[in-house]
Amino acid sequence: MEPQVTVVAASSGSKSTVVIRAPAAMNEQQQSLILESSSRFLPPQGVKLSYGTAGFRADASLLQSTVFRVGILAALRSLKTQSVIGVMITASHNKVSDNGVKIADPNGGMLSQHWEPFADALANAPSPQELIQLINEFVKKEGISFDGVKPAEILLGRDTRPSGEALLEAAKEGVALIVGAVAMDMGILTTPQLHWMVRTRNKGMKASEQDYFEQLSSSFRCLMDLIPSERSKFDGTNDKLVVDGANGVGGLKLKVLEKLLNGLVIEVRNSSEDGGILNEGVGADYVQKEKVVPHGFGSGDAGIRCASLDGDADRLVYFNVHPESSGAIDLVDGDKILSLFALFIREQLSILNEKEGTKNNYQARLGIVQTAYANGASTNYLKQLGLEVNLTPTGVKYLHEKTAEFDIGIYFEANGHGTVLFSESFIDWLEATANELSTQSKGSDAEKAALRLLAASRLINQAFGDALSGVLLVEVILQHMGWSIHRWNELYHDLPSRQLKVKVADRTAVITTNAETVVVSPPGLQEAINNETVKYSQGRCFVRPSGTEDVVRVYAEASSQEAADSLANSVAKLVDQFLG
Ligand code: NG1
Ligand code: ZN
Repeated sequence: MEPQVTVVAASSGSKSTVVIRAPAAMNEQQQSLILESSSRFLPPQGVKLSYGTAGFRADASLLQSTVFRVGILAALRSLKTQSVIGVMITASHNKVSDNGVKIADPNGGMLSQHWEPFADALANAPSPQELIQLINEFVKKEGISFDGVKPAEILLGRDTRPSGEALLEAAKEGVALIVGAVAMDMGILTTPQLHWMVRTRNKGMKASEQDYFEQLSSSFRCLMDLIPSERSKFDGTNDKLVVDGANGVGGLKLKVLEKLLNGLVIEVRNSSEDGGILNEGVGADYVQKEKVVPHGFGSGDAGIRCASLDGDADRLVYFNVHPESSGAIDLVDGDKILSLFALFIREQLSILNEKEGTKNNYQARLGIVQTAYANGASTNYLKQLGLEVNLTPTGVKYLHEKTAEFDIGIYFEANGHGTVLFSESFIDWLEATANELSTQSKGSDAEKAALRLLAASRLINQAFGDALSGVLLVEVILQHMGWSIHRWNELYHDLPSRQLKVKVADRTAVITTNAETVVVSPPGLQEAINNETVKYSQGRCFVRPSGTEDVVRVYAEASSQEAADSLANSVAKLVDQFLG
C-alpha cells in the first residue's frame, strides 16, 4: 500500500514552513514491541482503575501494569505535543501501602482532560491485543506522528514510598517501548518539583533540582530584602518555624532548601529519615481533617509557628498549638494562606496604582478561586475586601484553569493545595514598569512593589501548588506585615464545619451542578438537603462524589460545632437513604 503523507503547514508571523509528517500509525516493529512487552504487565483481574482528579491511585501491589501503561501514554502525549511530559509516582496523603501515578502536561499542569478517557481505557485493557488495538485507534484519531523528528521525552519522579522504585522501573519500560523515546529518572522528588521541571524544560530553561532550589531561594532573599525596614523589627515573627514533613519527601527537600536561605530558621520534624510512617498521624491532611497536632508535636510547641506538609509536599497548612491541652490546635488552613497572599498582592497592586508619571498605568485584574470546601467565613472575608471570588468544582485542573484567566490569580483548597498564577503579559508589564521606575524613581515604593510582585512570581510555583514555595512566601509575607501566626489567624474566624464520607453502591449516581453545590440527581436529594440546612443558623451543606475515593463526601457548616456535626450527620443519612 502507498504510504500516506500528511502535510502540515505551520505559520508563525510572516514566515511559513511546511513540515512533512509520517503517517499517524505505528509500524509493525513498533506494534510488536508493545505486544511482546505488555504481556509481562497484565492488569489485575476484577479491578477497574480510573484516572481520577489526581491520576490513578490504588494499593501499590495493583499498579505495576497501570504504571507501565501510563509510561506508554506519556510517550504518546510527548509525541503529540512535541514537548517534555512528566510522570509522577505518588499517592500524596494516602497511606504508605498505596501508590499512584499521574501525568504532567507540557505547561506543568495536569493531563489534558480529553486524554483522560484514553488513560482509563488503556489501564483497563484486559489483553495485549486489546491494548494495541486501543493505541492504534487513538494514534489515528489524535494524528500522532511516529516520524522520529522529535523523539518523546519524559521526566519521571517518585515520592518516598517503598513501592515507588519498582513502579518507576515499570514506567520506564513503558516509555521505552515507543521507539526513540527518552525517559529521564529524576529520582525522589516532591510532586510540585516534577511539575516545575516539566514546565521549565518546555520553556527552554535549565530545570535541575538545583535550579529549582536556586530559583526559590534567590526570590525569597529578594523579597526579604524588600521588607519595609519599619516592619521587620516586629517582635515574635522572626522565631523559628517548625515543619511537620508527614514522614514524606517534603521534609527532606526543605532541609536542603533551608541551607540556601537567610533570615529563616526551620526545624523539620517527621522527615522521612526519622523512621516514622508516611502520613500516619502526621501530615497536612491529618492536621486539617482532625484538627489536632501531628505526631512529634505537643503543648511544648505552644506559641511557636508550626506548619504541616502532605506526603508529596503539594499541600501546606499552618497551625498554632494550644497550651496545656491534649493536642488541640488553631488550624490556619489553605483559605487563610490564600487570604494572606491576597492581602499582600493587593497591597503591592495598590502601591503600583498610586504611582504617578509612568507611561504604563494598568489596572491589573486580581482573581480569587476557591471550591465549595472553602470555609464560608473566608469567602465572606475576601468579598468584603472587594475581591472577585470564583468557585470551581473540586480538582486542581478546574481551579488552575480558572485562575489562569486573571493577571494575577490565587487559588487554594481548604486542604492547603494552591498557588498564585501570574499571566505572562502581566509579568512583561511588571518587568517594563520596574525598568522604567528604576531609572525614573529608583528606590521608590512603586519600584519596590513591582519588584516584590516579580519576585513572588518566581518564588511561587507557576506549574502546581507547592508546599515548599508556599512556606517561603508565607514566611516572608508574615515578616513583611510584621505579623505573628496569631495575628494572621485573627483575619477572620472560621465557621465550624464537618466533613463525612458515605459509602454507597454507586457514587457516580450523584450528579451535581453549580460548582458541586447543588445535586441534580438523584431527584429529590437536593430538596431534602435544603430542608435540613434551613434548620441551622448559618447552615451550608453540599454533597459530591469523591474523585479519588469510592465514597460520597458530605460537607456541612453552621454557627456551632454541634450544629455542623448534626447537619453533616443528617445529610449523610439522607445520602444513604437515596443511594445506600
Ligand atoms: P476528592 O477525593 O475528589 O474529594 C481530594 C480533595 C481535593 C483534592 C484531591 C486530589 C477534599 C475534600 N478533596 O479530592 O481537594 O486535593 O483529593 O488530591 O479535600
Ligand atoms: Zn499531595
